Amino acid sequence: MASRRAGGLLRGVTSLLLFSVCVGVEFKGFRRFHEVERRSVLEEQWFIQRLDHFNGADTRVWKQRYFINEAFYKPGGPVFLMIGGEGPANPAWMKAGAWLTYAQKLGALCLMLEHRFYGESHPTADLSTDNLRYLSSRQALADLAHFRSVMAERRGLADRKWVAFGGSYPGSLAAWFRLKYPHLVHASVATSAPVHAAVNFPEYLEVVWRSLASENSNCPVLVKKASVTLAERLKDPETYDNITKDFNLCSKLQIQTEMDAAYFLETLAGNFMDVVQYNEDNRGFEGATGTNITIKVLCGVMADTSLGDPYARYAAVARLMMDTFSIKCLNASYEGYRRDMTDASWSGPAAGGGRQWVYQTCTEFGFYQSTDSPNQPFTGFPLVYHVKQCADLYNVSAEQLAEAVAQTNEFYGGYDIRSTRIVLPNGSIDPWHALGVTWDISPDLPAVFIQGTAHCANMYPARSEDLPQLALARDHIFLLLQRWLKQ
Ligand SMILES: *[C@@H]1O[C@H](CO)[C@@H](O)[C@H](O)[C@H]1NC(C)=O
Ligand SMILES: *[C@@H]1O[C@H](CO)[C@@H](O)[C@H](O)[C@H]1NC(C)=O
Ligand SMILES: *[C@@H]1O[C@H](CO)[C@@H](O)[C@H](O)[C@H]1NC(C)=O
Ligand SMILES: *[C@@H]1O[C@H](CO)[C@@H](O)[C@H](O)[C@H]1NC(C)=O
Ligand SMILES: CC(=O)N[C@H]1CO[C@H](CO)[C@@H](O)[C@@H]1O
Repeated sequence: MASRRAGGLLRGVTSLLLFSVCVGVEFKGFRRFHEVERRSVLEEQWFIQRLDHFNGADTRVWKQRYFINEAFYKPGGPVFLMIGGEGPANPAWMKAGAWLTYAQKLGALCLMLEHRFYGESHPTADLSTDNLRYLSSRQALADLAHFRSVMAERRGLADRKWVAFGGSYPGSLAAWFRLKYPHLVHASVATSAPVHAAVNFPEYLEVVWRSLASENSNCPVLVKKASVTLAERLKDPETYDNITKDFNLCSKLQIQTEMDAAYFLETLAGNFMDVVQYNEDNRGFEGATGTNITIKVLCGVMADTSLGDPYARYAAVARLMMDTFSIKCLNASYEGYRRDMTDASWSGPAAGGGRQWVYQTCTEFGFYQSTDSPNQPFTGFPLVYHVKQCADLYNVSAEQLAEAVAQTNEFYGGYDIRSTRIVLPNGSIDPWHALGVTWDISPDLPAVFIQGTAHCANMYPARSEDLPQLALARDHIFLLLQRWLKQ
């Protein structure tokens, strides 16, 4: 349920969002392939919400989308609230997922609230930078609080125990909802939650190295060789015709600025980042495609000497990803990306979540997956490249960004959450675990660290080939919920 940034080729437009919408239609690349899933599943409903929760004089309102599933509810049972994230809320989650298994066993009423500014929940007429000021985790938590209070009142659920669920960014929201509104939420399951904000997040790619190495220790070494070769070639315009062909670019490669080179290198690295982040997650039910492209598959291509040198194999990976996701050609221009990302229309190319999520990174979280560590498999997209985008896209300076990220940790506590009844599951393969809580803070704030699984793995429906430790983790979370609901 989290959206990585929009990754690699798939990201196309969103070169930055490293999240994963675990509960949304993931918006890597803003592929719109699975939109079909959207409407049919369960009827969408609308909730009147205030635009600005922090200004009593501002009475403007808008309509927020939500979903409800009462099939499992037994009078007296708890209420489960799935928190939407940085992409459209996907109603597939109202029909499947570990939380519904828990709901069935515990007789819970299930609700899912879409996050403001994503999907169909449009608080403002467009996505202008001026309007995006109403997009923040604090406003989103206040939306949740108001939704929770009104629904409890309307449906006679005020004395029921409410439990919040979320994965990735919404995982952090689930933890923070319990932290900031303890009178409204009894417990939270905060999966793959990066609770600590950081401008620079070089650890992400360090985990990518280790995750690739867990398949084959030579795999990240070959990836590094390839990306270094490519970065070298970008310095020589004579090579551009070949690169254009090798990576199937939509138009001839042009590198005029450092940003152009960084954007291109990051886009290609994104192929690996996306695959690692979601490796073998059971995401098919969400409408996700290409789930058979795994770390094993990519490392297999990187090891295939019949394809040529590591550079040629890296290009083969890029073409495999494009074939898999039916992308005709790759747009490699930073200027094109900047143009798409500054389109403020709700029908614009980045309105699926890219423009909004990158705004949140520039004004709250950072999370920039830079190549600043030596122990990672890529090269060429350092922190300055990410930070410059905040200025280019939203007129947010490096100083403003640093200040905003510090404020986020000041407000929520970062790793040092002080609360109770929050369980924090993470997967060892998932690069996001580096900003999450992977050790028990207290008996009431337990971590569940799952060896060998990726982003949000425990939220997806169980299947027979799941690792035994993943099945155990789901059971462990259930036992915690059972215990906490008696408290
Ligand atoms: C382009 O590729 C061809 C063969 O694939 C090679 O012979 C040639 O030297 C390359 N050109 C440059 C400038 O690297
Ligand atoms: C993945 O699945 C698709 C469709 O089922 C298939 O065409 C493709 O060959 C598979 N790719 C790999 C690498 O297994
Ligand atoms: C590439 O960019 C052009 C112009 O911005 C756009 O029309 C086209 O759809 C893009 N192609 C892909 C495959 O993203
Ligand atoms: C960018 O921000 C600065 C101050 O932070 C402001 O003075 C300037 O007018 C802004 N520029 C635009 C184009 O909004
Ligand atoms: C690597 C790591 O942080 N492991 C910890 C994860 O959380 C469990 C508790 O669920 C601890 O026992 C591990 O030490």
